[in-house]
Amino acid sequence: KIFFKPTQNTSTPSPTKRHTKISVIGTGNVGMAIAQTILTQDLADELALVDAKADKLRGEMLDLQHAAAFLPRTRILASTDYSATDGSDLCIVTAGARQNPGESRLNLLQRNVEMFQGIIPPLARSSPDTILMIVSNPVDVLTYVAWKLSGFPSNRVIGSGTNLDSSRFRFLIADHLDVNAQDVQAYIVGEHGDSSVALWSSISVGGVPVLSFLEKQQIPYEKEALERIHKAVVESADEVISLKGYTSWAIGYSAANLARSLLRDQRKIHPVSVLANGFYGIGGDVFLSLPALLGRGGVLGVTNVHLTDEEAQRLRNSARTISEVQSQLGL
Ligand code: 6V0
Repeated sequence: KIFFKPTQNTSTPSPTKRHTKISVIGTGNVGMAIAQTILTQDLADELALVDAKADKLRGEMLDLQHAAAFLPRTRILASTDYSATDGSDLCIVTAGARQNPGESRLNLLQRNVEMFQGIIPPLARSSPDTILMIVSNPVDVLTYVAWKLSGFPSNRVIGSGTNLDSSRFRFLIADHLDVNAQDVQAYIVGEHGDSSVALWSSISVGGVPVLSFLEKQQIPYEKEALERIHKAVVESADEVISLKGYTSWAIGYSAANLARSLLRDQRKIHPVSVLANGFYGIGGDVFLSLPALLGRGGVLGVTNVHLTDEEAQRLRNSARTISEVQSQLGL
């Protein structure tokens, strides 16, 4: 016997906490960064990993399982078969061809659409009530593809979108002003990529709206510095890829941050890719990032943030570009 019998009857009360299961599809650099952040942040009771490469998948599963003594308790399983994902609360899809240095995200599309035809339908069958989070690029179009292939209501399909771009933006503004990035509120919306839109009028630091503050103090508006920061955000993925071959840690934290807001019903606002039809004059079934209220039901709402005419126009241009690409997919 391993345990001595308790002296009193200590029957275990039924657990009050809900069992939470997250599945990660694609165990490359991005999928594994997400998986390990989910484990260290204690976001799931069960974590299922799926990949097409059986050996690599088993190796990754064992490597994570061997860290059990240092982590909150989570059951980790892995399979090339989607039945491993049965009953997931959240499925995060990162499977995809990797973006090559300098390659536009849209170029990746055709390869990834075919891959999604083999991934999304079995995933949706295994977990009909799950929330789907798409990370694979080009993320906005693939979120639309996943929505179509799953048949899920749009509130349960999101793309990680510009949650990551906004974090890069907040870091660079914080660095410029020498403050903590968590005290900087700033959004990048629209396409995750070249046509993303920085909402300058929404930037605030510790509750101070930065642009109107500068104007009131008659401090010259640092338009050039701000434009440089947005350009750096747009170029940052390519820079990291050209230096280390891929991006992983920031997207790992970004996706885990979204997982927490969704599964713990945090009702936090994140810029993520959502069905944008009808917002800001956008027509058609297009997914792009808008500040969205996230909770256990998925997307609970989209904030009616003030956009300047120029910002709204750029957003509609982004939507039109994505829509044109989608129309060639025949879905
Ligand atoms: P990677 O390291 O090549 O991993 C991709 C994984 O997908 C590999 O392990 C493959 O075996 C697996 N895979 C391929 N086909 C299938 C399939 N049919 N079923 C299951 N698994 C499959 O790439 P990496 O992890 O670096 O990137 C993955 C995707 O994330 C790419 O599309 C990136 O462009 C995208 N990113 C998206 C970001 C975002 O902010 N949305 C950020 C970074 C990367």
